[in-house]
Amino acid sequence: MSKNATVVGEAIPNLPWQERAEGSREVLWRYSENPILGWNPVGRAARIFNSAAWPHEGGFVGVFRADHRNAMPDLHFGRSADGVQWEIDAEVIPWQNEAGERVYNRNYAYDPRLVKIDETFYVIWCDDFPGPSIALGQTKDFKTWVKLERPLMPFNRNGVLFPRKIGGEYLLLSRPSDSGHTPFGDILLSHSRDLTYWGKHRLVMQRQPNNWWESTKIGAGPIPIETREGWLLFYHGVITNCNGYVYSIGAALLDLEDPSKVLYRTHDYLLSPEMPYETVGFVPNVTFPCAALCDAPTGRICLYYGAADSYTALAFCQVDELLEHLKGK
Ligand code: BMA
Repeated sequence: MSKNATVVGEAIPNLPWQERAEGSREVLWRYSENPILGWNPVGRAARIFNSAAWPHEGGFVGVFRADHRNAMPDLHFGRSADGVQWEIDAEVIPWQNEAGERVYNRNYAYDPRLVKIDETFYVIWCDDFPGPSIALGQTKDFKTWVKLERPLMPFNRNGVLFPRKIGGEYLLLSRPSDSGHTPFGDILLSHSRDLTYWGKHRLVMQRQPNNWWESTKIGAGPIPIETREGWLLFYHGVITNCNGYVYSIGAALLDLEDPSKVLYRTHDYLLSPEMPYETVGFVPNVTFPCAALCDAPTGRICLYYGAADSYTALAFCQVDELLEHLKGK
């Protein structure tokens, strides 16, 4: 019998973790050794951020957004024994199409999410269709990477798959956008029986004009975590101030059977740019979550987030505490 019965998922005994610092009142607290990835980490990569991780064979695998030294982003694969120290391939992920031919991302690929559904790993990211749109690919062995049909029409960003089918259907969150730095955006949900044809589009969550940290746009972050009370979704919220956009992190709980229903969402952000690695960088004042891993027996959550479009950082929380916080208790 596990100590914590809230999360439906596997044990990740070596999940990165650090207790909340004494005196801190944060529900989501930063890793004291942040950032875990800094400038010029490998090959042509100038900055690695907004990246995704998943547990695999006692360690971790990751798909990383690397902005190269020409400022164009692409995806790299990496492995880690402890989820903190990463060995990242210097070469980009070599996608092929379903006929086995090598294909290339047109121009750019960024903000990947990574999820294992049944025995297959799926990567979902943003690439150029033309214009930002959601791309989907799969791999079973991290050697053969197959790009699948594109789920949705452009322009769209922040594609996030649920980690299992619900009612026999795959579920995908997305954030319809424009082709630029989109000054609007809400989170939508789409359904598919085969990962090719998507429909039954539903509105899930909207930006909040009167809650300024999330008043310009919001977007789904990591793959949702299944709890007995609902799907726990971290998301980013954006305010526009005199100097531009500021990206903060919030969370919501979505209905288990129908995740287009929001049960609770944070009123105040959980984390917002404060630290030097969040407020100073290629794009100052960005905290952008792309992965959240949970050790089910303890309810410990490790959040991977991009900081200032320059660094990869970690933050931690405890699932029961976060659910209580969401409920306003
Ligand atoms: C968004 C995305 C993110 C990025 C953010 C801030 O539109 O491109 O990858 O972190 O802008 O630059």
